[in-house]
Amino acid sequence: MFLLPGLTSLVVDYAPTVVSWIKENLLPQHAPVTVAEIEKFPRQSHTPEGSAFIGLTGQSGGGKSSLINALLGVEYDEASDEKQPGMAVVGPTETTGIHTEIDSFNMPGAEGLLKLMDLPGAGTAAFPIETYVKDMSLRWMHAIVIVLKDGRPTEVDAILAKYAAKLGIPTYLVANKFATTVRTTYDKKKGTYDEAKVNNFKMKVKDAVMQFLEKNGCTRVPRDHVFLVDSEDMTLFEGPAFSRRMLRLVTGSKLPQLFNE
Ligand SMILES: Nc1nc2c(ncn2[C@@H]2O[C@H](COP(=O)(O)OP(=O)(O)OP(=O)(O)O)[C@@H](O)[C@H]2O)c(=O)[nH]1
Ligand SMILES: [Mg+2]
Repeated sequence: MFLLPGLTSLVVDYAPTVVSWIKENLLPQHAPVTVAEIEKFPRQSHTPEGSAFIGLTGQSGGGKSSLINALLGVEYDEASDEKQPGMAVVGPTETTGIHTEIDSFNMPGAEGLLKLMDLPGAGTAAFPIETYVKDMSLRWMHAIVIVLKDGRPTEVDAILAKYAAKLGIPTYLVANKFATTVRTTYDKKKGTYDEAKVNNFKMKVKDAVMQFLEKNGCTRVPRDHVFLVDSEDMTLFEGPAFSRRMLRLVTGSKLPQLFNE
């Protein structure tokens, strides 16, 4: 029987459900099948067999690497030039893929099974949008998360969403840096945000994201795939819901013990 490294305990605890689930789901349903398709979209070395990948993508500087560190529960020291193993490198200029290799990190709660892929920003001179889907191996990932800088979708984000819809890749959108968006609702004396005003901002940003997607023909991305988070504090806004959703992407409802609803 084929077992993945690190999955032994899951299999022992939950077999045979887990074993059949792994067989059915580890190859993304939208992965290329025909020889011609595989030639057009080859499996790149950063998406090897044996793991499910969630690719964090979007424009450069949107906070993809920061969001990965937030999901891992680690804090990257941006001011330090030292290597910080086990963390996604964060920087004030275009960073991932320029100063670092494309890397992935174990999703807490699904170690050895689900990995968060720290992708370079799309549509830059170094990573043009025309070859991005192929070069980044997006068809070999279980899902992509388009990280919207300050909640404002760009043309590059729309192109990514359209590609994903056309190829059947499940897509999530995250408006990052939401604390900055709602900063005017923060009461310094009380140390809290005004909930009603924050909810109003949430509605506005989600409405705008949905309208933008619709305008660009991405009608298949549902509203509950849009999350508002701030990677500086994942306990705020929809940070906890987003973490749970990412975990459920591969565990589904079959392994409820792996996450707390
Ligand atoms: N205020 C605020 N700043 C953030 C947040 N997330 C990231 N940043 C800052 O945004 C800048 C870019 O963050 P990165 O995580 O490197 O962005 P990226 O999308 O990975 O960028 P590339 O790898 O260059 O494509 C850094 O200076 C971060 O400190 C956030 O939630 N709030
Ligand atoms: Mg990065």
